[in-house]
Amino acid sequence: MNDANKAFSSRLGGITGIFPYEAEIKHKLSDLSNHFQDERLVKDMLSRGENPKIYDVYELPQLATEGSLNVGCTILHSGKIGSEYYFTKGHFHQKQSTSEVYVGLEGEGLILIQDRKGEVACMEIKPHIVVYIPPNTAHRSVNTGDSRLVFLAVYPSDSGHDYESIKRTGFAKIVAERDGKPVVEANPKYRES
Ligand code: PAN
Ligand code: ZN
Repeated sequence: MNDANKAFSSRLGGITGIFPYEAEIKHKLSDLSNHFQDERLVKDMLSRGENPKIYDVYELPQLATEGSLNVGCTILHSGKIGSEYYFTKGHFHQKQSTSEVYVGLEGEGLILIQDRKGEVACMEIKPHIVVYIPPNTAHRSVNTGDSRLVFLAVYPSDSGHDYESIKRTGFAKIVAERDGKPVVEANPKYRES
């Protein structure tokens, strides 16, 4: 495999979105069980043995040291839990000064970017779009299309991921299908911090 101390390149595209890659992290519904609005539906699905794949992340080799960069490709599958589109867990970076860039490769979706006061910016992710995620914001991607959403993420290797802070409050917005279209709505379960 490639060594992050040496130059290398990977090819975009294909099933894994990027190849070769170093690590693969898979997320099924059971990994996101308290994140969707309809917790009862999630419970019922899981008890019936329905545990769909929600997203996979393929990472390039990384050094985890200050000054280096991590590159990851996320494949967010298409689907809904009730009326809510599949999404990533979402996180702040542990190192609050770190920002990130997403590059859309396939499909169509939205990214929710929420600051510490609960203000949410929402923008499209799709091919030919680069999204800048500023420091100290939580970010979650949502697949609003009927095919997979694929995007590349580039961020400082020492960012770290803080999933707990945003899990405590939830995102202030949700993305649900209404009359066949994605709509960004206030999250009735949002808890201000
Ligand atoms: C991305 C995300 C990836 C999966 O690489 O980690 O899309 O989302 P969660 O980490 O919220 O499960 C990124 O933002 N890295 O910092
Ligand atoms: Zn991030």
